[in-house]
Amino acid sequence: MSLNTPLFAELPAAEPIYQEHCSVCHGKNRLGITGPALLPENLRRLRKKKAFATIAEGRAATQMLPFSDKLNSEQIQELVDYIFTPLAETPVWGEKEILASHVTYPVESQSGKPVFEADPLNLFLVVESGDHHVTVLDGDKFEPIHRFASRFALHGGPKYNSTGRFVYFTSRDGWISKFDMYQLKMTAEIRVGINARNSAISSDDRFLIVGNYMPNTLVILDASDLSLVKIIPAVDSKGESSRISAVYDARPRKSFIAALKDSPEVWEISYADPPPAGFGTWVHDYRKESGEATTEQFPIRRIKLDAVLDDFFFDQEYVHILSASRKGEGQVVDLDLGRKVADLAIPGMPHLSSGITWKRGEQTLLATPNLKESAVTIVDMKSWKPIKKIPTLGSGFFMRSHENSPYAWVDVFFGKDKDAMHVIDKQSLEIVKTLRPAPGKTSAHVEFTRDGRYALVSIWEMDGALVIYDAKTLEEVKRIPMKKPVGKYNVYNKITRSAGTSH
Ligand code: DHE
Repeated sequence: MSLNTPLFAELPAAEPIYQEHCSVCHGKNRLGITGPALLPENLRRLRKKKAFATIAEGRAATQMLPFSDKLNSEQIQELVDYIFTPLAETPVWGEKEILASHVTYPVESQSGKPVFEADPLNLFLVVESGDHHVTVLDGDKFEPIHRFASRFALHGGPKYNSTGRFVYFTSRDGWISKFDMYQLKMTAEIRVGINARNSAISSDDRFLIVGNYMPNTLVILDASDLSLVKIIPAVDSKGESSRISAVYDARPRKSFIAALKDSPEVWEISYADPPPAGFGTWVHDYRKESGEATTEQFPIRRIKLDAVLDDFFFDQEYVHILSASRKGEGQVVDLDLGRKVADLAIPGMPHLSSGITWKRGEQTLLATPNLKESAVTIVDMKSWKPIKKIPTLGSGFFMRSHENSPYAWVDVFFGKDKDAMHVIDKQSLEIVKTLRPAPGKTSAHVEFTRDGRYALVSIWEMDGALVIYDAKTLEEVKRIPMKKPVGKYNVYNKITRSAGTSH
């Protein structure tokens, strides 16, 4: 089935309205692009009444705009009915489709030497969603050294392997791309789903795992050439199929942690060889060629909870996950004990995947922005209690710091102060400065250089920029034009898993 072929024999009344207003984000056939797939299977947790309100009023913390100024109530209702109508054909994206999409590109040189002079550990990748490109930036000179086209709508942080030589990108519509940072060349690509969530690389650099919204699967790839290793259907202990909220690598545990979006379950998927005890039944198989016994790869340990996890965050030891759900049910889960150990009382919608931690005397603190409340919440990671709420000029999306910096930065992503960027003192927990790098324009997403001396801020506009600040004096040092630079990722900070950045 071609993704561009209409799937209805007879077009419903809402079809032209959908194509005009919705298809650019949700796909011509509702299979999702930057916006989620709009199919009854994907909308199980959304009531029709809520869907009407979402179309009319937009959705906080997403790119979903309000349409009540463009469409009347009747048209909105037609759209609601349309998106709750199943497609004539269920879209399939299984082994056959994944294998058929796999491409490897010839690599001219395997040389272990970069083709440029810059420090390979102080490079930044800047994802420019304005025109779907990625810039490789020298983090010492702050000069772009390469720019290349990416798949449409990359989302989430690119994942570097342990040396920082290779990086993996995930697009909203399920494409995974592997890029060689030394040769500045794409080496392989594969489409693992119709709507992917995010990906993680194993700490031994052998496997990449991708969590999907559609179909309901986790897909494991060989990290060397992106060939397909295993498809794991996301089916909960009651036999119900679920989307995947997110999947991350828990490096000291040699496992991936995945959360189910439609079921209160977290999975620990081991890539240790052999897997440790407690991972369900080990299935012994025999390799056809050698007759040698093998243990089933990637066994799953299920942790059953009371509430669904939409978003989560690890402590630096990878023993606890701190989670939030869209309904505001926060919880702390102990991965060793395999159960919830505390409630996490953070109101609103904490954006935990961009939370950060730091030391303050004996305390380790977690700070998280909030997508619904105008505040940063600070949590003590021993008692799991919020110790301070720092009021901000609006709700924020991303938070960042660095071990060598006394400050934590948070954006004001929503509202009239979307051009503001707060700088918080990590010891006094007070805002010490509010920067406005480009008045009137959204400023967001900070990342530090490997030594923490400079902080790079994005101006999220088509004619946007990276604004580089001295992280101590908070003075601007340079401005580089970019096309809506949504995120930037420093190689060293990522591969050393700095507590000040996302993992
Ligand atoms: Fe993201 C990371 C979820 C909307 C830009 N976002 C992530 C991650 C998750 C997530 C789970 C961590 C993935 C990883 O790095 O492995 N994002 C969600 C949502 O649930 C939400 C609210 C709704 C949705 O549509 O999925 C959402 N995100 C957005 C946007 O609208 C943003 C602002 C624009 C866009 O490009 O889609 C956006 N998300 C980002 C960025 C990161 C991200 C730039 C990487 C942050 C980082 O520094 O690591």
